[in-house]
Order: sequence, then structure tokens, then C-alpha cells
Amino acid sequence: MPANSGQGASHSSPVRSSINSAVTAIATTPEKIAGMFRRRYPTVAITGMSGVGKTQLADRLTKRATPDVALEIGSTVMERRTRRSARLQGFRFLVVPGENAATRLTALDEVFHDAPVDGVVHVVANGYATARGVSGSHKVPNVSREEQLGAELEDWTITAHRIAAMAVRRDAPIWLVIAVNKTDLFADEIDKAVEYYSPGSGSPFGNRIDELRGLVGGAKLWVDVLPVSTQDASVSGSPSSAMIDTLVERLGHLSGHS
Ligand SMILES: Nc1nc2c(ncn2[C@@H]2O[C@H](COP(=O)(O)OP(=O)(O)OP(=O)(O)O)[C@@H](O)[C@H]2O)c(=O)[nH]1
Ligand SMILES: [Mg+2]
Repeated sequence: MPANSGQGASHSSPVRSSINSAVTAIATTPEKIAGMFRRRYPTVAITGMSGVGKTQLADRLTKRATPDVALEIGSTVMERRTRRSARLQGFRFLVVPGENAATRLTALDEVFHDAPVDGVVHVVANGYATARGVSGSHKVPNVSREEQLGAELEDWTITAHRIAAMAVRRDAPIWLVIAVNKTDLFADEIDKAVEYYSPGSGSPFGNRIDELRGLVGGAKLWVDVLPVSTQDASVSGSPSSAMIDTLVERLGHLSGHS
């Protein structure tokens, strides 16, 4: 409540009310300062369908251990992770739940409308998404890779609409990184997978990216496609950790960190 409102307001002298507002200002200052620092970190939405590895990727990007339970249940609420770095070169990641639930719609509204993010990492898994309730990192029996790729395209359509709406409302360009995850499962076909997800490739996914760029204007949407893997990414010197490092470096460039 403002310091000079309410029943007592008409009795307050000007001096009294200015003391009151000074006290109010002091009381809210730490919060405001914290808010200012938080805002200095670029915000990044992590999107993609359920089971592609968003939670694990966000944890690797912020150097957190992922508890097994977090991976088995699947996320239905937005996860927030902060990567802190020297000279404010950090990021705030907002992981949008992949499961199609009301909470997902609310999360999509938040990151693409209410508090629009600076960039998007859209995670795909080349047909290797894990079904919930299945332990381990392999695809579910009875769901073909083709079906998974089809589901991924549908999922992308929803996110692409939101990105388009955000891009047309904003003057500054938006960047999008397609993170082709789980490359440890198809180590011999990484180039082929990256090609499949790339603009201008003529593939079903590539065509959707081209459509999005056509809609919002190529200059307003920068698109990058990078292979990643979060398996053993915490082991230094592993291929996965090198890929995560490359992704972080790329996010830094895109956000103007260096
Ligand atoms: N082989 C392999 N498995 C991975 C990789 N990344 C994630 N996984 C596994 O894939 C499963 C799903 O990962 P999550 O991070 O929970 O996926 P998610 O996208 O957050 O899924 P939702 O929360 O349901 O939206 C887990 O069993 C992970 O261990 C990877 O790079 N390689
Ligand atoms: Mg998750």
C-alpha cells in the first residue's frame, strides 16, 4: 500500500509522508537492485517436445547435477536455471514443459508474450525422444523414429507460431538455436541430422524453418543449428562437454557477450 494512502492519509503532514516514502523506498531498494541485476542476464527459452532432453541440457548448461527423479517424471512446470559467469556473461534459462498440458500453454505465454525472452534454444532429438515412465535414454518400443519425427514437427509448429508472434511485435532480431540433442545415439549420422534440421535443406523440418523466416522476415530471425549431447557432458574432455562448450560460446555471441 502506498505510504500516504488509506485512512490516516489526510492527517499526515508533508514531512511525515516524505519520511514514510523514504522508508518505503529503502525497504524496496534491495529487491529492485536484485531485479536490475537479474535483468542483465539475457533470458533464453528452452523448448521442444517431451523427452528430447531439455531438462538435462539446462542442467548441463548451468553445471547442475540432474536428479534421476526429475528425468523420469517429466516436467509439467517451467524450470528456471541461471548460469552465473564473470562480468555478467550469464544466462537465465526457462525450460518450457514439453508435455501438452495447460501448464505448457501458460509457460509459452510467459516466455513469448508476457516477459519475452532474448533468444530460444529449441531442442530436437532426431527421432530419439524418450517416452515418460521409461527409464534409460532410448526410444520407446513400438514408436518408430518416423513417428517421433512427425510428432516433433507438430510440436515445432506450436512453438514456431509463438516465436513468429513475438518476432513481429519486436524491433530487434530474435535468435533461435536448434539444438540437435542425443548425438551420442547416432554418432555416425550427426551431419545428416544437422542437415535435416537446417533452413534451406528442403527437408520437412528445414521447410518449416524456412516458412517461419519467410513469415517474420529473415533479418528478424537468426537461426543456428548445433549438435549436442548431454550424456557424459560433465566429464571434461568428452565429445559431449566440447559440444556444450561450443553451444555456450554460440549463445554468448548471439547475446552480444563477446
Ligand atoms: N543418450 C542420451 N540420452 C539423453 C540425452 N539427453 C537426455 N537424455 C535422456 O533422455 C531422457 C529425457 O530427458 P529430459 O531432460 O528429461 O527430457 P525433457 O525434454 O526435459 O522432457 P520433458 O520434461 O518431458 O519435457 C532422460 O532419460 C535423459 O537421461 C543425450 O544427450 N543422450
Ligand atoms: Mg524436462
